[in-house]
Amino acid sequence: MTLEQDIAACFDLGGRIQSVRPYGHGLINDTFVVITDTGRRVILQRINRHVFANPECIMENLRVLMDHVNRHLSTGQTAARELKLPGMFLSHAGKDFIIDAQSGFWRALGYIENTRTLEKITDMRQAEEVGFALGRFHALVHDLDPTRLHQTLPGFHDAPNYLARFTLTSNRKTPDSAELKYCFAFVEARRNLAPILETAKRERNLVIRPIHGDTKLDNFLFDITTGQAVSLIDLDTVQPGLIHFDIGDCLRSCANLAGESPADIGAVRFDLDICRAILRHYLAETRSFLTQLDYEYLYDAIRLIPFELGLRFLTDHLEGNHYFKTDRPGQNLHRAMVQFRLTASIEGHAKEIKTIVADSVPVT
Ligand code: GN1
Ligand code: MG
Repeated sequence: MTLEQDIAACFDLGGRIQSVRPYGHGLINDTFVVITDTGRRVILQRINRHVFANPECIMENLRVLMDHVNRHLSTGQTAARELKLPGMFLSHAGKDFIIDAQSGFWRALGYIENTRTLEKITDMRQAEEVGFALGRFHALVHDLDPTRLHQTLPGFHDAPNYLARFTLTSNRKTPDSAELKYCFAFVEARRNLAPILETAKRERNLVIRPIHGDTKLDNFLFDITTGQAVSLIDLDTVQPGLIHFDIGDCLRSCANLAGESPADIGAVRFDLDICRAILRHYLAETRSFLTQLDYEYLYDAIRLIPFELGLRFLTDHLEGNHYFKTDRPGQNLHRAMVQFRLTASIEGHAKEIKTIVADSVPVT
C-alpha cells in the first residue's frame, strides 16, 4: 500500500478504495484522485506545509465559506445559475483532515462530476464563462465579513514585500546569463509598479473583501455537456484581500494563450479579445457592489499580478526553488521570463486595455 492509499482509507468515502492516482498540475500541493468501488471519485490532497504554515486555517476558512454560500443558496439571494463548491469528507474519526506520521496534512474533497478543466481558452464563450464564474464567486462572498477568514498565506499578494525579498537575494548574485540580466533590468525598471495596490489599500481607496486568491484557468471547472463554468476550485487561498488580485491573476492566466511554460517565449502575448470577454461578464456580475475606485485600479491590477508572479518565480529560482515545484533546472527562471514578457505585452496595450475597462463598466 502506498502512503496515499493508506490515507485515503482513513476517510469515510462511502466505499472501498479501488485506485489512487496523481492528479492535475498544481505547483504547490500534492493532489490525487481516488476512485471507490461505488464509482465515486474523490480528490485527496496533501497540503504543502512549507507554503501553508497552518493548514488548519484553510479548513476553518472552507467551513466559513461553505456556510456562507449555503445560506445564500437557501435564501435564494442569487439567480438560478449557481456555482458548485467542492464539499469535504470526514475521516473515520470525524475530522475533516488527517495528519500522517511525517506531519503531512491531508484532506479529501468532493470531485465535481461531468466537468473538465481547460488547458487554454479556445473560444470566446469560454472566456465569458470564466468572467461569469469569477464575478459570481465574488458576488457570493462580497457580503461575508472578511475578518471571519484567516489569512492562510499572510502577505500572499504583497508585491512590495516580494520586491524587497528579491532585492535582498539579488544583491548577493551577479546576473551571469542573458536571461538573468534581462530579468534584473526588467524588475529595476518597474520598482514603482510594485506598491500600487498595497498603497491603494492603505489609503482606503480599495477595500478588503474575501477573495479566492488563485484564479488561474486550471481552477475553473466547465460542465462537459453544456460548456458552462460551474465551479471554482482550489480554495486554499480564500482569505481577506483585494478582488483586484483575483482579476489580475485570472487575466494573466487566461489571456496568455501560450501558457505559463511555452517552448517559445516569443509566443507570449496578452489577448485583448479574451480580456474583453472576461471583464465584460465579470463586471456584469459584480456591478451591484463594485465602486468607481475599484474600476480605476483594474488596469494596474492586470499589469501588476503577472509582474508579481514573475518576481516570485525569479526569486525562487535565485533561492534554490524551495517554493514552486520544478522538474528541470532553470524552470522557474523560464517561468519568470514568461510572466515578464506578458507584463511587457500588457504595457504595450495599456491604452486598449484601459478602453476595454471603460467600455465594460456597466452603466448605472
Ligand atoms: C501556484 O499551486 P497552484 O498551481 O494552484 C501559486 C499561485 C500561482 C500559480 C502559478 C499558493 O498555484 O499563486 O499563481 O502557482 N499558489 C500559491 O501557476 O503560491
Ligand atoms: Mg493553488
